[in-house]
Amino acid sequence: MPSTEQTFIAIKPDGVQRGLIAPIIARFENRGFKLTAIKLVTPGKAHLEKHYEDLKDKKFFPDLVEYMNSGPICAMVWEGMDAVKTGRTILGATNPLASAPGTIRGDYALVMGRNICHGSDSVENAQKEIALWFKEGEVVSWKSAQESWIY
Ligand code: RTP
Repeated sequence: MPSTEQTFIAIKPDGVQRGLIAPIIARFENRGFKLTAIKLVTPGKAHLEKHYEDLKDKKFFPDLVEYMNSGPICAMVWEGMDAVKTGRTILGATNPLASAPGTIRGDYALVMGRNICHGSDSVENAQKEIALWFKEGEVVSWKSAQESWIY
């Protein structure tokens, strides 16, 4: 049985500028996930370089950091069963042209450099990313009244 997990989801600057915060939140809420942290941030280059440090040797790295640094980001933590893998399914493939309709990238994006939303790719990375983006106390533990109707 899949475990209850937390995942880090970030609506990138293009998603915020295009007014997609509410529709993206709705997809996670409607699926049954629980929001445990949310904030709008402009964390700066050094923070973004740390977030994507695994990609620092890629040719596209400077463009990626510039893109992520181009406006506010909506940083969130979502919790629920299999949240990391299912979060990635809700997002779609990295390349929006390869993303299925019904996914966020498949419905709202066309190119990799404007792909709307980030989601953690493993439980270990989710924990690292949550610790990087949120201070202690910013992630709230709460019981949703809906839970007994979801699980
Ligand atoms: P993300 O971390 O943003 O959720 O994306 P991902 O796991 O699906 O893909 P990843 O390989 O981690 O790439 C991070 C972000 O870099 C940009 N990218 N551009 N030009 C390119 O070839 C290229 N490849 C990746 C995308 O914005 C991607 O989401």
